[in-house]
Amino acid sequence: MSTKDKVLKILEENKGSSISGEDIAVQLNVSRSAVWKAIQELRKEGYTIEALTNKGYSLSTDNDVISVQGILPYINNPDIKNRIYVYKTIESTNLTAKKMALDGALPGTVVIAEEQTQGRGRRGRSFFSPADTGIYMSILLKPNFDPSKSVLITTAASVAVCRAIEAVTGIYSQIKWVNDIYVQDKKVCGILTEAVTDFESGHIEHIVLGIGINFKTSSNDFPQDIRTIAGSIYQGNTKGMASRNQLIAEIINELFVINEKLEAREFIKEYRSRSMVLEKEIKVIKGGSYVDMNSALESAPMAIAIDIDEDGGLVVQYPDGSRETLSSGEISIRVNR
Ligand code: BT5
Repeated sequence: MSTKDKVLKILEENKGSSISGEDIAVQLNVSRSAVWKAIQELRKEGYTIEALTNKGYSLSTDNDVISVQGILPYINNPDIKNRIYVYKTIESTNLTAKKMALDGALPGTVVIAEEQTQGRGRRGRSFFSPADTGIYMSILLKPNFDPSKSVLITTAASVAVCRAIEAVTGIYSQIKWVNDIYVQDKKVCGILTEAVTDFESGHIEHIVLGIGINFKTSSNDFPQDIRTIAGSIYQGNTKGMASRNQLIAEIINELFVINEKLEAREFIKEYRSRSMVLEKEIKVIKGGSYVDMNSALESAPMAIAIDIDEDGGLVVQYPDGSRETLSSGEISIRVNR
């Protein structure tokens, strides 16, 4: 770890209070000027660090730069403490996590970025991932369950993210089957689960769970084509805001708890209660590779969403009374309002 990273770690541990340059220098066994230099570098990276006469340095509590040192104090599971990687700008955290998996990265590895240049959604769609206002993270998981039930992991992750948002910000969120999280009727998070398969055996070696969250993006900052659907947790109102580091850590904590008991499916109950489609009239758009959403919607059959089964499948009933259980990857749905 560089001196700069070590200084940041100490500042994060003392966030909101002061620590003298001398104390930091003694703890790290470096000179005071080395500490001063590290502070200058951190300020250049966007950290607000106050220097108070006779008190020392203090990292402001409203600081919101994503860093490993900022995440670690909130992480419960010590095993993954040295498996967290933070990048400023990358193409896609899912892509990087997949590459790391192929290079031997361990389950529990987490890749996070402040910005993605090619954030990915499902079926070739893109996920808008601007700098500094969102969270883009991917977690490598060991597929210790029947791969045909892989939708379960997306379902479980949705519940984990909702719990984390509520624990850290106090804001209630809902789930639109299967992978979208909404706050006040706006999509604030999308989840993309991908498998890394061994080419020869066809065996699923890793699951890459990608989570994209609009944290404090202002509505005007979304591109025109998604402005009516996209929103953010804080909607640009940053007063009294929790930090992104806290939310990232809580998502990791919740995920590992839920993943341990995935097969017990205890989270399905909460998934149902947070569902924004149950008992609603929906349009079932099969295939998902439509060119024109409006014409796809016109020809799509109507149905009532009546349940979410134990495997995360959506049970729908058509007007003629027939029922079908839909699994993810097959359809897109539109809630009729
Ligand atoms: C998703 O796909 O919503 C899954 C998004 C997963 C993103 C994460 S970020 C970390 C990791 N690395 C990646 O490269 N990806 C994952 P889907 O259900 O297909 O929704 C995509 C659609 O949502 C787009 O076609 C837009 O209509 C809309 N959309 C795009 N960007 C959005 C945003 N930032 N917020 C809300 N909606 C968005």
